[in-house]
Amino acid sequence: MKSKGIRLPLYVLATLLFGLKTYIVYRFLFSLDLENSMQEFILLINPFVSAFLIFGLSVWITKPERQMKYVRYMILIGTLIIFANLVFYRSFSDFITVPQLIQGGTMGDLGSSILSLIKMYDILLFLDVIVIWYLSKKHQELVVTKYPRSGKVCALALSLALLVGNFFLAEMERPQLFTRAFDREYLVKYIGLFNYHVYDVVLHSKVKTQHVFADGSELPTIKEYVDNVIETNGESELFGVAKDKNVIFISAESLQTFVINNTVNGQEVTPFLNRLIEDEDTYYFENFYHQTEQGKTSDSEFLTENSLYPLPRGAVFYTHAQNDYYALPEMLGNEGYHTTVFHANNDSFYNRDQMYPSLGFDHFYDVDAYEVNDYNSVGWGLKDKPFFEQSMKYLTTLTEPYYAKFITLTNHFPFELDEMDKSIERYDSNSNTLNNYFPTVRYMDESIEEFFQMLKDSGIYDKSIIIIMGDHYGISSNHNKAMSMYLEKDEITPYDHVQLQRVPLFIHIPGHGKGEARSTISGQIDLKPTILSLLGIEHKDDIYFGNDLFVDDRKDYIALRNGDVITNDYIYTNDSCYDFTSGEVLEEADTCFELSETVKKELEYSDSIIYGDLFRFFDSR
Ligand code: GP9
Ligand code: MN
Repeated sequence: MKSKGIRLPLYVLATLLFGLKTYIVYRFLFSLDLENSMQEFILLINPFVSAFLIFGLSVWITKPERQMKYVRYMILIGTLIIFANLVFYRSFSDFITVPQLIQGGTMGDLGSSILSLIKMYDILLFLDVIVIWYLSKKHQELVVTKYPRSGKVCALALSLALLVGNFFLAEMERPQLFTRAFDREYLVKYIGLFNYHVYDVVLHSKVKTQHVFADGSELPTIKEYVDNVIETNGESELFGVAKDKNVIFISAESLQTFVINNTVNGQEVTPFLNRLIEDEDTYYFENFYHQTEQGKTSDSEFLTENSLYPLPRGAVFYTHAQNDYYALPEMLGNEGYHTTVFHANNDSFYNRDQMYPSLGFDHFYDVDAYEVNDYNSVGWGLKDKPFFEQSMKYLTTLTEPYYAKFITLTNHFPFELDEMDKSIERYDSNSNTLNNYFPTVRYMDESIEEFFQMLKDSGIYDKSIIIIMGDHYGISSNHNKAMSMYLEKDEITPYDHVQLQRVPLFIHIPGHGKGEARSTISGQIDLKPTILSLLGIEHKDDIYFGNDLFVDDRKDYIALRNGDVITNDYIYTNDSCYDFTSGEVLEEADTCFELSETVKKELEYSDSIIYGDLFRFFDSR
């Protein structure tokens, strides 16, 4: 007998039910930050897009029983994946990654607490599974799909088109979402949990393959290169000057050198930092370059802690957090230092929750350590002034000596600031980004000044050295027109562009009295050897690509991550060589071109250490 009732293909029903459920989980059970209606929209469509792709494939299975089975098991597996992530999320505020699944690590930590992470109402997650199982078993005739070939192709084409549309919107809303690989929450928010897992598996397999095929045979060549080209002879006169002192490191968000000792609308942009340069306890480096790529802040951290280059694509914090490193925090830890990071953002951002332990940090005071509310936050979160203020209660209780890194946040693109926090007026040009940059830089300058005062008041100041470093550029080349107007230049040439990659570096040693401004060509790669030397720690058996800033026989060039090179005499960029001082193009520049080849090799050596996880074979320490 022919069955009566409405026929609804099982894959369509599964798509609707499963898509809706996934959306509800995203919206109400994970706390994903939604900043605008476009993000709301992407979050709404992506569960249905993924579900349609998964269940839509069932139309290619001709045998009814098998088709039903496919949908049944897919909805069950999909639900179990959501459920596992949900339980994991309740504990870690993060999504599961392949390394975690394989190594057990953090998953294992869940242990007995797993039961307390499961809620009664989680059972509702399986409602759609039950409906689908019931219909597919009892009313197969109502839900089975029999399409001609053209219908099947249509379903597939539609599902792929929707997926591409979803990715397109995601990339529009968050450029370089895939290549920068910076945050799992973003990926889940924009492309959904399932596509995130696929992405994570692909990324992981790529990393694993390179890992497996490396055998450490490249190490002697690299070590020889470091010994010949990088390593310096002898110690600097500042070796050990800060022995056993605390190191307070401030990573100043998006702070570029062009604002230092400069004005906007007749007002000083960074009055405190300008005075700090004049202070006899400060060494200031005016030709210090950031060397970051897509991983921005995290790349600058990577450079600072390892004296290795970050990767040309993606954030190494994300892609290679499981590697063996021999980073500054670990080395300082071996010398009895307590090492910690203060940063009011989610610990999963840039995968810091996994990378920091690999670098040897003891503790990370992330957003959960701070009281954040509407009043004390703007843009990316907690404002810098309350950030430093609230950090003091933790800092004052740390066991000394310590290495404490503070990462500021307010001076972050798009440079939002509440009126009440503005001490200087915006600039006036066609770029709102550049216009808004100055008041937020000033706010950060004031917050650092207040922090210095708090350090003095608490007695920490005299027992510490304080390093302040800009993490990377804040104003990209998209704003060149406005920038040329501000700098009173006709245009921003490739030479100017390189010079705009300078970020300030201050090394402040209370009581030292011999500080001065220096023009040494230097970069973030130099910090690890410099800090170790100031603290009087040797690291002969290390592989690194920077130098102590205070030794005379430093390698005399700095490489940017894109292969640009800077020396005292010239700048190599865009296949041309420019005079360092005048910015004129140099016609006769053999040494400049030769050096660019050396630099290519140096970057490749650093990359091969990371891709092959070569430090696991380097057992001399
Ligand atoms: C995020 C903060 C900013 O935690 O460090 O990162 P950025 O966008 O500057 O790389
Ligand atoms: Mn940054």
